[in-house]
Amino acid sequence: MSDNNLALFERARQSIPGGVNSPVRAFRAVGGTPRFVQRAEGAYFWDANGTRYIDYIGSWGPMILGHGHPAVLQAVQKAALDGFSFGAPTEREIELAEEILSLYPSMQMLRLVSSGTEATMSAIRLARGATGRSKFIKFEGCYHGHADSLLVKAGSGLATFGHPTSAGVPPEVAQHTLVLEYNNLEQLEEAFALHGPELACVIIEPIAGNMNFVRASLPFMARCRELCSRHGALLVLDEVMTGCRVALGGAQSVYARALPGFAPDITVLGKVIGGGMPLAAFGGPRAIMEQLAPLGPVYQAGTLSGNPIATACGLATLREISRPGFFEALSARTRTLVAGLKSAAAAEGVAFSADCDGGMFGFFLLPTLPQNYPQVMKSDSDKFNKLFHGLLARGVYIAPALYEAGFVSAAHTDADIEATAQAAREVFKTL
Ligand code: KE4
Repeated sequence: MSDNNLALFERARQSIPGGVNSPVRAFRAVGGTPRFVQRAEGAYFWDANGTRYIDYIGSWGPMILGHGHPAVLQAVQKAALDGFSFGAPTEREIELAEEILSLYPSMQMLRLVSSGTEATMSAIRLARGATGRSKFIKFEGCYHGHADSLLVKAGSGLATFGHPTSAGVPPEVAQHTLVLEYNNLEQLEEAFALHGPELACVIIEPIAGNMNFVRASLPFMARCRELCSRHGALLVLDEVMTGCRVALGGAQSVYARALPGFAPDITVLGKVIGGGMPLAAFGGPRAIMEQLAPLGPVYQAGTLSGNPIATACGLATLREISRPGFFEALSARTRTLVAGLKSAAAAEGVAFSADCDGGMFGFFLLPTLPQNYPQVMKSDSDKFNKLFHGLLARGVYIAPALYEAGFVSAAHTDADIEATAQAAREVFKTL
């Protein structure tokens, strides 16, 4: 039988670099042919061969309700009839801003943009403008989008700032970024001791979904907060992935339960708040946010910012996930999935560890949960690739990279979860 995915991939590579519009989609980490999605519905998508998959990517987080939720579809269709884009303010941007602010008490104001990259890039510029400082800290293994200053790897030591991870990023830009090890308190203390007065911010994924699923320890997160406050740097939580995904109020609401009073200075959101349309946001206290144009000196803009169809999609999504019991049910289903994967691995003696919160999960072919990037990268990538393709062949679509997280939607049924565990049991036998 001809493989339509392969034919499309070969055709795509003639007109689009690598045949994809975002590198991770190309399956280069796992090998094989990317599945070209023809359509999606609920917890499933169908590829160009008409093969159905249980979808645990959900557009890398946004599709928390599943694909094609009726209320969201209706809101988008209605909005489309009223106009696609105006370049002028609309009431629905206010409604969405107010809805998000009601969920994130650390934010008094926010600005809507069109991607997570745009949101984190703008948050860094805002932190620099608000503090008058240029340097900032990020952590190895955290991904915050592809803005130049964020495509940086650690320098030779804490005394030296970063080096570009991508061609095209000038060293002069990378030199302002200090890259530390996630969850490394000693490095954090030393970096602030050396550079505290120069630091505009610390940006961190509170649960690092770009290392699959690694939590910032409570002492580490608390110390990030304390040191930022002490040195006049801003704490930026990148919740593009975790926001409205691990909990309605994001990871910061989880940390605030264990660390009373914990709050970031700037929060970055994306994915779920757009419901699958191009929409992201960054926000914080009024005093910081009013530094932004047109009020303040920090410039930031966007033709499609607050796009009327994207705001309709996001607002409808938020209203659905805000319903009583939504996250309790979603969290329970995710826990059932993780328990099923753990028991499948244990039954076959496969080294396996996993964690989850809300509708986000991660697992490692490691005996214990890693705490930082070097530990994550000790995973056996060959084994992971076999697991990935074994599941794919059984109609289960997980992330095509061992450092990516997984996502459960409200549309995933108990039968889907059981089918996934059964597929895992079969594949673990082959590892
Ligand atoms: P976008 O520019 O891709 O909308 O968002 C960038 C971003 C920022 N912050 C976090 C924590 C993120 O996870 C992301 C993007 N996530 C990746 C998945 N790991 C998107 C998938 C892709 O790059 O194609």
